[in-house]
Amino acid sequence: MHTRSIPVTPVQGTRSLFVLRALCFIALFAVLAGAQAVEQRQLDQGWEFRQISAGAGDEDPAGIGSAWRPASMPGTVHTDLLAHGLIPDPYVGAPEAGLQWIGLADWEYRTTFQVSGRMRRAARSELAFEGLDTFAEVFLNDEKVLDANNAFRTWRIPVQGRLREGANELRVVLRSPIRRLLPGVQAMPHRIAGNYPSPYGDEPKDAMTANFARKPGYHYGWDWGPRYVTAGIWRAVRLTSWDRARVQDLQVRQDHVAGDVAELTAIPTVDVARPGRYRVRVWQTSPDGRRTLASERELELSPGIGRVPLSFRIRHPQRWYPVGYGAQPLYAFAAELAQDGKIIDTRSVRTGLRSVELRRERDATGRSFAFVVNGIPVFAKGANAIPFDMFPSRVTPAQLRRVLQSAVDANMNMVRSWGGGYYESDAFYDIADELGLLVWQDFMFGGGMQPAYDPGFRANVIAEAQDQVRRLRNHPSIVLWCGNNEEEIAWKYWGHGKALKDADPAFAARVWDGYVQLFDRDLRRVVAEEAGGIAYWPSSPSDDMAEAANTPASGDMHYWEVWGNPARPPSAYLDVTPRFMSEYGLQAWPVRRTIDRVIGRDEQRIDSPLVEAHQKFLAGKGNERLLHYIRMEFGEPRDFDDFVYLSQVMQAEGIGLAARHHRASRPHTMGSLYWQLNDVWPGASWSGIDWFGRWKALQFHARRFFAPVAVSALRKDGRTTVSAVSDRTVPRRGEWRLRVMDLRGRVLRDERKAIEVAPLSSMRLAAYDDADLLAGADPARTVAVFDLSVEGEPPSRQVVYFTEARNIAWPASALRAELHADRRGAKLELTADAVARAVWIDFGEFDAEPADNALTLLPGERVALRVSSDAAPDALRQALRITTLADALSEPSSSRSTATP
Ligand code: BMA
Repeated sequence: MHTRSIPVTPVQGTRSLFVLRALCFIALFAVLAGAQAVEQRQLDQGWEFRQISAGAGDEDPAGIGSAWRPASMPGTVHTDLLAHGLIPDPYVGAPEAGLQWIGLADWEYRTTFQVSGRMRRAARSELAFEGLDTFAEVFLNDEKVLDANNAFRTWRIPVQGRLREGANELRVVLRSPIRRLLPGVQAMPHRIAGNYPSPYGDEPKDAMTANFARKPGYHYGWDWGPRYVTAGIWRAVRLTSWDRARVQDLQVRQDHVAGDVAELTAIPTVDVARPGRYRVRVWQTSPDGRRTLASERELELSPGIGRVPLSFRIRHPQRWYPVGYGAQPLYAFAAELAQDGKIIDTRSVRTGLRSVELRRERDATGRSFAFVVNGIPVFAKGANAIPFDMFPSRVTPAQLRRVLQSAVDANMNMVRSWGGGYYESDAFYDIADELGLLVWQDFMFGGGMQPAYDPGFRANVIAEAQDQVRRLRNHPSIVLWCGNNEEEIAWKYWGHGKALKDADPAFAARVWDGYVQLFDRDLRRVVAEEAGGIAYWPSSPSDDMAEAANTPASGDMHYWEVWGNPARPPSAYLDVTPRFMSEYGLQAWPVRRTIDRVIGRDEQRIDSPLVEAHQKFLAGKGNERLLHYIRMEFGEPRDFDDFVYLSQVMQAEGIGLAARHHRASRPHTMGSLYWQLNDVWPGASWSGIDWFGRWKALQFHARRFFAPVAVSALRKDGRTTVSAVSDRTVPRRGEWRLRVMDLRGRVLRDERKAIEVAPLSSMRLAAYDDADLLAGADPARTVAVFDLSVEGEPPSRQVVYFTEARNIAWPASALRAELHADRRGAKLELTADAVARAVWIDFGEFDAEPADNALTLLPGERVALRVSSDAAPDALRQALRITTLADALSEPSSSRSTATP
């Protein structure tokens, strides 16, 4: 047997297996004559589940016993219990307290699968679990083959020699993560910071276990979602067998990408069972479908796992751009492994070719923070994405696409995939690649502190990071890997660090050293080694481990003095000019139709227990904060409907103010990601899109304030500063216009100026004092309107008010609505005879989407909006309800405007 081998680059952590495996394989070599290609099977059929220990005191609160029942795969305990009608819908009403026993119980899943003689005899067989949540013991034919402790790792188990021809049984025992970790946490003389304590008694408030588990943090409850400490086999299970070698992974590293050439290295990771001479080919399929051989290599491979780099070039590559800057052409690359002229395995990936840099230049104020893609500094516009459901296995690609498409439709170009959830599915990043949506990717650390002083914990995280970076590194959409969410500022400024230093300085030093080791060294190294040149950032917000974090001078910022304590007014957003604002937010309730699905109409009061159950901020009391903001600008809402409507107006206008300020502050500021894009369930939150995918007013406003070319008119302390902002890469000619008018449309001032809007810039156009704009007019009856019309762009407008909405003398009956049927469906025409602010169009129970919503119309203006719906125009006309700010702020509980047929 010829064993001289060309060394391949070993994959970290796998070299030690080489020798052992080599010995096994030599023994098996005799049976390998006639070896076949790689065989792979999904083990997603025939699964059953049962409870194997009830909760505290071994009671069985749901009376479900320990019978086996069919389970879905992948899945979670909660969704399986729900499918059998054993628990109520965890989203409807307030069942949360009664469902906490699930997180204290142990669960078992099993299935049987058939194995052919050929598979049983294969030199190598691997059982792979892509997601085990979390403390799992895996048994194959009653033999324990794995003890897992990390929901984010891919667990690969060699099972050759353990399979039987015919039926095999796979069993997975899932231990309660709370029970597993609680004794250790309780034994600690001093605790480290967690996140949200359980209000339900399933875990002591002073001994939170979540940060000790490598499990989605939000399962333990967050300020926008319930507490459901679930368990399950939440991603695919696969059995793979091979006799010679297989391609386990394929990285396409982009060493240099420019307009004239892309220099790439395809790096297949091969898992070799039988040493020998192999041919590795890399095929390239260009975006127009042409398939060519990019590179090939013949080499001796020895048993074990290693990498085979193959470099090649593409002349004049079709480059991938973020949405708004160009197209998203995608190349496919396939690594093919052949021996003796026969193909034995192939692995394909898809990627887009682009250069990406996190630019950090020193300047007079500090250091910049800007993403530069294909040489273009991109102002990042977008929001923070949280998990799309409490139970990730039931999130569909359609659900992801709907929300990510909504992000792009609202002119966003970036989402931050936040660290308290889980690394999103492949579908999420595939969609982002297709849409040109950049992704800021956090590692899964959502807040507080974790036992990074424990080398075992760190090793577990390093393995997780390697798995996830390897899985995701071919996605052109991912432009940053970030260590964690808010852990550095929590330690430095929120008292966690100080309290621990006071209580136990030696332990505090260990905790911080562990933090530095994990986030400044370990994860940075994994990203440097594995992510193909993508930047690493240790925490959001941070200044890359500089002494001061969360400053406007350098690094990224989270700004929560608006909404959070001390609950400053939204105008305070104008006082902070960051380099990159990665979080800021205001809450709102979703539309009534969404609320109706989970809270009965008779329970819909601001302070009802069911409403509070769906308001997680301040443990249910968050509506007080919402009222604080609503009262500040709009006064007291008359009823729940008004409360919901006003919450959305407040949120949309407040976030719009901040976003326009950030954009106007370019190039000092180069990003604005508000908190938050989407929802985990139907409830009150900072999102612009609710759990059903429905848009709040914010999302419609985002489409306007994030438009590629937009006007920004920011009024503060009686002075309005006007800018034109542009994300276009070429200058654009246009005109801007200022009008001052009364609420009925009498024009007091009207000026126009031609401009050329410079590319990739913010241009200061003018600044006015109130006295100048009003010229003696009544601030309660006057508005200033700033319009920007630029060739090839939708018009951009901002209306400036001179006093709080509650003090404005709103004229009644400002709006007429007509709904017409035509061949394409329904068209809604709105005509205003006075300023109609914050017009909200609603079709009650019907799925009907107007082309725009949350609009402000000027006197005499008429807009026509297409309404997409399957419902008949007559039914839509009946259901149509339109609210304006004047309706909601009029004294008596008003009759709202309705459509005239
Ligand atoms: C931010 C986030 C989340 C939280 C949000 C709203 O700081 O990182 O932890 O949900 O605030 O409070």
